[in-house]
Amino acid sequence: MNILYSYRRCPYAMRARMAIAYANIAVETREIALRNKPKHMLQVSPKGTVPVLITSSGEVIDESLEIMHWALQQQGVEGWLQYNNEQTQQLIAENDGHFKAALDAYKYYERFPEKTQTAHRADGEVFLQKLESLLQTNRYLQGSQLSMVDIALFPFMRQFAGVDTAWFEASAYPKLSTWLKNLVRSELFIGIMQKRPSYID
Ligand SMILES: N[C@@H](CCC(=O)N[C@@H](CS)C(=O)NCC(=O)O)C(=O)O
Repeated sequence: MNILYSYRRCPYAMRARMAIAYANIAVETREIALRNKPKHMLQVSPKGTVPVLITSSGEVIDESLEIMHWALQQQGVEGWLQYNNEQTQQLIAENDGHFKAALDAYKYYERFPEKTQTAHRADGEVFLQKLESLLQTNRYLQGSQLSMVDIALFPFMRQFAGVDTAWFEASAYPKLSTWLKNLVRSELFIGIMQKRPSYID
């Protein structure tokens, strides 16, 4: 059996769970507490981040993007990889780098007092503007079909929008807002957000 150590609200774990669910792969999902990580998880992946996948053949994959690729390739459901190109890599790198840093500073602004919360938000908005402009021409970020990049980015954008929903809805990102709503309401997302009891080893 494949085992996935996960944390429900972690955006990296969400993208991995979505790819696994989309590929219809059976996994035993083990919901962890970040403050009390299972020993077995730390044994196989000492860096201590989720998600961590241990495949039925014993391979350990402890990076969310690699888990996504593994899932898509396993089942030959490579539709999400149809636009896989340099732009995909750049968008994901910007998301996981600069945008994630701005998101954390905006969300937990008390811990980042070098700038105001609004200034932190403005740092993140550069990325919102970029995505809004990509969505002018297409329903999804890289074309008319949902793909890897949408799934990889959307849990982070959901968090950003959720810091101040009223501000986000009143801002100049109508396409992004529709894109986000469609994903949040999707069966795929609702399915992976089911609550499960914490795993204790
Ligand atoms: N590069 C990793 C990042 C994963 C990550 O940072 N996950 C966070 C939770 S969202 C975590 O496990 N942090 C460790 C901790 O809080 O102790 C990936 O893409 O899988």
